[in-house]
Amino acid sequence: PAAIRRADYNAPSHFVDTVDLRFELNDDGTIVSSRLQCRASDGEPGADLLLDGNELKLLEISVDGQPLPAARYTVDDQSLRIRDLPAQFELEIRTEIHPQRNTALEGLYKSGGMYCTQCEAEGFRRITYFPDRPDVMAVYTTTIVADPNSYPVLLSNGNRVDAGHLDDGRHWVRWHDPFPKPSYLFALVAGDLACHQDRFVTASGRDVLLQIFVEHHNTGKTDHAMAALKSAMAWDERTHGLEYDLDRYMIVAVDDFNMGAMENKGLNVFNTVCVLADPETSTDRDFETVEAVIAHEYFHNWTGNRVTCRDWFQLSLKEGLTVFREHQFCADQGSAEVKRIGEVRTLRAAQFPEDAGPLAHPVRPDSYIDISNFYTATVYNKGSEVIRMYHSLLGAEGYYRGMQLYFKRHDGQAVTCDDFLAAMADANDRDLTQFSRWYSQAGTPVLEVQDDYDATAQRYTLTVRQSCPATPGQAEKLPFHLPLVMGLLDQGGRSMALHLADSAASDAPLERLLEITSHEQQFVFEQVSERPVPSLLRGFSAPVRLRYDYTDQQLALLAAHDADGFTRWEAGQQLATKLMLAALGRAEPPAHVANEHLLSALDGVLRRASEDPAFAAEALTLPSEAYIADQLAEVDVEAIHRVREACIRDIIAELGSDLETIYRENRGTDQAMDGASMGRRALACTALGLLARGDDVEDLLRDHYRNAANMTDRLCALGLLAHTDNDAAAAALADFHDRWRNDDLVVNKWFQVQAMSLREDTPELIAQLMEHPDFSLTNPNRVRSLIGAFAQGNPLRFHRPDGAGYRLLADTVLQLNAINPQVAARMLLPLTRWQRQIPSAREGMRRELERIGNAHKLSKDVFEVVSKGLQ
Ligand code: B3K
Ligand code: ZN
Repeated sequence: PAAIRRADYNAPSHFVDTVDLRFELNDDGTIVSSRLQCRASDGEPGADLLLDGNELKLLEISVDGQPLPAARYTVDDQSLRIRDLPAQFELEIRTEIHPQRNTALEGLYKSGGMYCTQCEAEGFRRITYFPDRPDVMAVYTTTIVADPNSYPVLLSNGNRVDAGHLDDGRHWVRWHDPFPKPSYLFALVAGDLACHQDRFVTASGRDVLLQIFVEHHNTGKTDHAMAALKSAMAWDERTHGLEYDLDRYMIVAVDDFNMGAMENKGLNVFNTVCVLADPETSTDRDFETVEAVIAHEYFHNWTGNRVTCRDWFQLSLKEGLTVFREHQFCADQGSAEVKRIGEVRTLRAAQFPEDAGPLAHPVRPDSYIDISNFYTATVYNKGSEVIRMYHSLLGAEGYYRGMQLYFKRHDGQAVTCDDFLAAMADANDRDLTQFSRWYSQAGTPVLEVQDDYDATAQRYTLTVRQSCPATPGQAEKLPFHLPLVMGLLDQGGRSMALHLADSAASDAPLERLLEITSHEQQFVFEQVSERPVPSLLRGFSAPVRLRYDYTDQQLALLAAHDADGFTRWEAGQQLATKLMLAALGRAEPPAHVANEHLLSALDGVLRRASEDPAFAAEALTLPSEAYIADQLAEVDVEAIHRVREACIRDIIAELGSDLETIYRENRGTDQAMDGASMGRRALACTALGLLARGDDVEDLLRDHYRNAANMTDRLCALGLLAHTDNDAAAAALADFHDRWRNDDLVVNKWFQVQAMSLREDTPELIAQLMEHPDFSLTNPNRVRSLIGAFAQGNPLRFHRPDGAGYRLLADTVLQLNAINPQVAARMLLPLTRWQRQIPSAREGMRRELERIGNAHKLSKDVFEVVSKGLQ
């Protein structure tokens, strides 16, 4: 398969003004009739029209009411080309499709008993022949015909305009969406669904009907999603002045879905994981996910739908921006500091390794083989960090001025990342040319900071150097423009006034934003009365790796006293990382990893825990094995695991009884879902997680499992028990499955805890679980729970030295390749990260990648990942 290049973009040859669709949903095949009003974009007759089409059977085609002679068109398995067309014409096409055979879950497919669609990015071409590209925007009218008993609810985008019954007993409903949209935002749902209904009145008085549709057995689990939707709507009005624009907003929950959710205009389709929630069966984390994803999809109505992407290289235009809006919203719902810590954890766990691996790509990629492979942490999460940097560099007001100009200029258009940057620059009269490198250069920049204190002159100088490692296709990088937010602490941990040389004497804030633009820059601070401790990259103000040679004491001081919560957390993490890396560097496995500085920092966290339990939980969590691995030139997962466990044992030895106290004080037995209760649960579970690495903890874990009154506590205990091969673990796993065997989302958790088990025989257990009657390769949530959790979340056992983990993954990917290429390609990613593993692991991983690469009939998706992964 050939790569598609951003540089080859061509404007469409034709526009489609309106699309009239009619779906006849039958169990033995669906007939799709479409009528398109088309016009040549240059106004001239004669240009060929190229329509995309995939797995379609063409039944009829006519132009301006006349059947089209075979000589005027050509069909192959990807497209339909029509010749000798007038400047303006009506095109009618009838196709047959088979949703019940569609396991790729793109286009129209069946999930459980219902029909649903997923068209982003290129799914609409599996429904009918169409110029399936986001810069072709049309007004859609959709009629759905189906059996009223099996499919009483028939939905599409926009407003419901008509309905009726046919003589043969079938019923139909017609929908009209007045907003021109690209085909990727089209949606259709048909099924027997329960509806949770509510209303929202917008600031300008539009009365909006809100509906969440679920299968009947899921009723009662949508209150949280509905509340989240209403807060998101109110938040977008309050902060951005953006209102909803249709009379209804519908959400449908489906079991089989490749991603989290989809922002189709007026009709979001959601993975059940991202919409259903109740305390009995969902963890606190699940509640947060639902709130975040509901908000994210809602925010797309403006950032994505009203203003959309010109082409798929611009994906971050809508995704990075919408993730940032989602993050702003979530920060406003609870503790902004704790939310920021979570964002940075995700960025480091998912995006930094991507940027350092063979699939590294810029936020705006230059080429792809399959666009589905580019819904990545780089496009989403690094993309969001890029938007966050505009916000920091321009200030909140400047950022909102830019957003306003962006909507004013581009509402109703399909545009580019450059257009967004231009709106930000023009609204603030700023030159952001250098900032645009964040879109074009891949790789995680490194900031090396050195300092010098001149006691006589009371002058403190920071030298900041930036560099960026080479990535595939990009050997040399130019310097980035980035905000470095910083402060200085005196030896007592107090913030010092920052008299930047050359700035006015009265201008001495406690925090500054330094604009970094060159390879090397110096910042001189005057009137510095003692050697300060620099507090750098507060709030994680740029997505970079920061290097400053902190002493343990300095990190402990920052952890205890910095004015910025993120930096307090980060200092503790860096201290622990530093000690673990030092231990890894020693020839002999060290008896102790933690030292008095780390232990006293953690002791401080425990003593202040009641002030902010959620923060304390974050501060007590050691950097993950994956994060440690990401700091190393050569990764030995077993050594990393040993060192991290040793560090935890040191912590238990010194602080064990305090951890027990914290655990007992914060452990709850209720289902309260307020922020304070969730924070205490997080703290209790984190303390339990540490204690569980010690000896004689079986009773403690068993009791926690038994007394659990909510899924957070229950799952925490189950996960910890499942690391051991004993009766207590087996009993808890059996009990858990018994209780919730009928709840798919809980059964996913049951698979997941076993996939994450530290038991040495986990690869064999997973192979057995794949034979379990509840397991299925056609349901992406199941695959992610078992295979994804194992390969991405259990480095110790995935990299078992005999290569069993790699073989298991490769076997599964080969099976999935024929079932669901998108999911197959995603599952495969951990195998492409072989470059920095120890040689034996490297060989095992490459061998499995090659085995996949040599298989017949590889999908485009898997082919792209394998071939890049082997380079
Ligand atoms: N825009 C969708 C992603 C769909 C991806 C399909 N391969 C979800 C989101 O980001 O909101
Ligand atoms: Zn999105």
